[in-house]
Amino acid sequence: MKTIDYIKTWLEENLSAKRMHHSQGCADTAKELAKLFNLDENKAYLAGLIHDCAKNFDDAHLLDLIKNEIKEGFDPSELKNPKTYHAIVGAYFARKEFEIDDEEIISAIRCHTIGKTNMTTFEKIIFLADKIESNTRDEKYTKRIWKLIEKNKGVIGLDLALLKCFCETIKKLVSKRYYICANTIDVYNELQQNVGELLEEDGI
Ligand code: DGI
Ligand code: FE
Ligand code: FE
Repeated sequence: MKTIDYIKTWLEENLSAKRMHHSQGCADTAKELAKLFNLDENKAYLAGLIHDCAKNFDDAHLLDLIKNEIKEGFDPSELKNPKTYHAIVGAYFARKEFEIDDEEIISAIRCHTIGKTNMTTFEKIIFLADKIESNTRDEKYTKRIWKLIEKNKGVIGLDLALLKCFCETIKKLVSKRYYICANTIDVYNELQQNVGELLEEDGI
């Protein structure tokens, strides 16, 4: 793996200041969540730091890389909204640019935008850290999600937080009449079946 200094310099050169601030916030929150769930804090920090490494490349370039270099490991429905491209390319860059071979880090980056059914606890905390980091995300929203994690100890808290995030994202996508990829609906349904009733009882 490349050194953390190399990675930070690469990110500073390839991300906007705002995106860098978000990435730093995500790294810090991922570390905090990893501590709470007894997972590797350094690994979580690294995944959080690099999760959006492909975010500031233009859509045409990302699509070109996906179609001509990456070629596999995605569903065609995932390519219907350019906002999802950076997660596919981010996982690819993590391996290629940063020489990361930890599959859990790669897969957490890969699924940080649209999620995945059957996510590991590590993948869940990276997904959530991205949505609730305090540097750039809306405070009112992040507080509500944190509350779900803290009030419901263990994986149930994470699943409730994820369900809340998916509800919000889906609502936002529908309100803009955007396409929702099949995977996002599958993840929503999985969480709805697992903890849907609990979220309703919570009144949130
Ligand atoms: O990259 P970030 O802005 O930090 O966050 P992100 O990677 O979670 O989100 C990028 C955007 O992608 C977010 O506004 C929602 C949008 N998006 C587009 N299509 C889909 C989608 N999100 C999900 N979950 N599913 C989709 O099909
Ligand atoms: Fe992202
Ligand atoms: Fe992000």
